[in-house]
Amino acid sequence: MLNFSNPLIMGVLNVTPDSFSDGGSYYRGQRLDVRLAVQRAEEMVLEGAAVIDIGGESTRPGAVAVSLQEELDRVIPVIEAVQGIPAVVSVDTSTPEVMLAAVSAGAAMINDVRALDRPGALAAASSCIEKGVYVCVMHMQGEPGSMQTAPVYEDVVTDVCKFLEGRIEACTAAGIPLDRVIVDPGFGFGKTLAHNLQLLAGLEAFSALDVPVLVGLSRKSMIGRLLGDAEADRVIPSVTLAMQAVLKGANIVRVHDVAETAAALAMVNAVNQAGNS
Ligand code: PT1
Repeated sequence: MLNFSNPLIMGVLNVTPDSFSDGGSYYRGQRLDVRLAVQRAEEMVLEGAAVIDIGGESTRPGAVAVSLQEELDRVIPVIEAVQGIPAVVSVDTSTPEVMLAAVSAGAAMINDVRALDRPGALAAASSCIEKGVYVCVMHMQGEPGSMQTAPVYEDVVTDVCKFLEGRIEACTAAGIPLDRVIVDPGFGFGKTLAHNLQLLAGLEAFSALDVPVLVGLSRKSMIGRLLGDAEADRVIPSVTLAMQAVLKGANIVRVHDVAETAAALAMVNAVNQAGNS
């Protein structure tokens, strides 16, 4: 279903009233406007997104948990309404009930920032394998509410790699085929600025896991830190970090700014193809 011969773009569609960057975009007052969300999904596909990642729980630093019903009410109507768009629909969730409902509604990827660690999540994901779903397992140290307090690693690249290796094993042991598993080092999830930079500098190491690598760097606070300006525009820095990740082997980049990322990626792809011929 996904062709990994070239890097792919995953477009972010946050259907939360409060996400860090695009929260509330599809709300009219307190109510989610499904049509606005679908419009943005269609626009991202035209701009070059191969995957649309639909999330109803904010996981930015300091975010608070959401109830099951609230998460279902946010993501399921949108997943139903985007059926038929020429992209893989991904659900960004850690909740087993949401995974099952989302896949029934047509989602073809489960993107879990908690790496299927919640009770029942591995079993839920594994029960979706007949439908050929992809599963992305991400590394996080701690929980969004407190993860940035004092993250520690012996060596961040080695530690995160070992964690993901263990989650790949957990997936295959639960019956999820290896060719459906994707890993993500989890930029910004329980990592200092130095940790995030070390992870990106050492990203090639993750290719040894022999499954596709997904990264999400788009508009994250590490950019504001590096610019010494929380208010600075993050689009060009985001695209730059995404291209550095691609040059170090990332197979999917999770981004807000799809058109800008696609333009940059076209340049990188053209040069890579000339080098391969
Ligand atoms: C990600 C990701 C995600 N990021 C995957 N899913 C978020 N697979 C949500 C900050 O430091 O990287 N990979 N789902 C958003 N989370 C964050 C984390 C947003 C940190 C902002 C920050 O600003």
